[in-house]
Amino acid sequence: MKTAFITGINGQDGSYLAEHLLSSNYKVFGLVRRHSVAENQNYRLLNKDIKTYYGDMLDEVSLYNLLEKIKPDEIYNLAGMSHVRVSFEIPVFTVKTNGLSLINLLESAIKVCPKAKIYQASSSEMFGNSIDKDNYQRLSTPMIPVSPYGCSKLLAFHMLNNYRTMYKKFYCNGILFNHESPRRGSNFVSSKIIKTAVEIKLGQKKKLELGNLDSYRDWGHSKDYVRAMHLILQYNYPRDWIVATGNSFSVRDLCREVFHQLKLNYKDHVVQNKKFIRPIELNYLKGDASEIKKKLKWKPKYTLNTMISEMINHWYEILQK
Ligand code: F7E
Repeated sequence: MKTAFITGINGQDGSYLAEHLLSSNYKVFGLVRRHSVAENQNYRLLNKDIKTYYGDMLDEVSLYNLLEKIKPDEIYNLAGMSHVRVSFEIPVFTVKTNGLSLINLLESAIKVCPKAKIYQASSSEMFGNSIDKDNYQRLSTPMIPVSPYGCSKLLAFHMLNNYRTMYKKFYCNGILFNHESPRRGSNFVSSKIIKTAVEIKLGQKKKLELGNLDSYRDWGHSKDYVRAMHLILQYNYPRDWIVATGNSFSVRDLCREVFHQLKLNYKDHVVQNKKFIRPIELNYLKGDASEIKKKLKWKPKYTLNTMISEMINHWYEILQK
């Protein structure tokens, strides 16, 4: 039985990954930060076999002690400050939490569980506005981030690669494009649009306030992407991978589809509010995931439309109550 340690286990990806690993016969342990509202601590962790411990990515003592106790075979580093717009307001915290803290994890892992494989949650935000001539981003596309969040992720990306080479370790970056689900926080655009559209349908709200409607994203489903994380650590050598759907839609397209599924017209309800516009925008994302599809036989099960329907049903259930 393999043992996995997941940082950020109570997030969207951490919770799905924990369930996926349990179903693959792993023992699953996770790191959670203390939350002042106890009910919010572990609300995404539905399976009782998941064992969590308090800790913090910035507290190297807590990381060291936990790794020494658990001695995991695989570590998935999913913890972090994941909101791009917020990162402009708290840049130092973002770089410390997403970037520097990885060094704490790597240093501890090398000392107390030197054989552990490590997966690092890298992000398409690292590309910034770089794009290849065929409109895709891939591993060879220059990484020139346009947000403190993107910079923090790029620091971690390079640190992990450095440690992989220096110490000859099985450490891998998964460069994941946007991925959503019913467990996505409602301050990210997919959940915000879907939750508010359902509120409008139920007569609970009239308007949906958004920022930039003309940026494009490659949106997949978190459940599909956590399967990719696991596969990445099972490959025959350590390397970095792109995980994406290869389709790109604008925020406006997303609004159109969500409101259409609810038999509404987004133009009657969506208004722009400057408050949600970022100081710099990443305009276009479309990932070339052909390698992971070919070499790891990874294939997404969801389409954008099936994901939207699932998220609509989720919010209906909650909001009708
Ligand atoms: O924004 C636009 C916004 O916050 C998507 C994170 O998981 O994916 C995510 O980062 C787009 C942007 O995701 C609103 O300007 C318009 O163009 O859902 P988002 P993100 O910034 O792409 C990457 C891969 C990560 O790694 C991140 O951790 O939607 N947008 N109006 C809005 N976005 C938000 N949040 N709220 C709005 O009202």
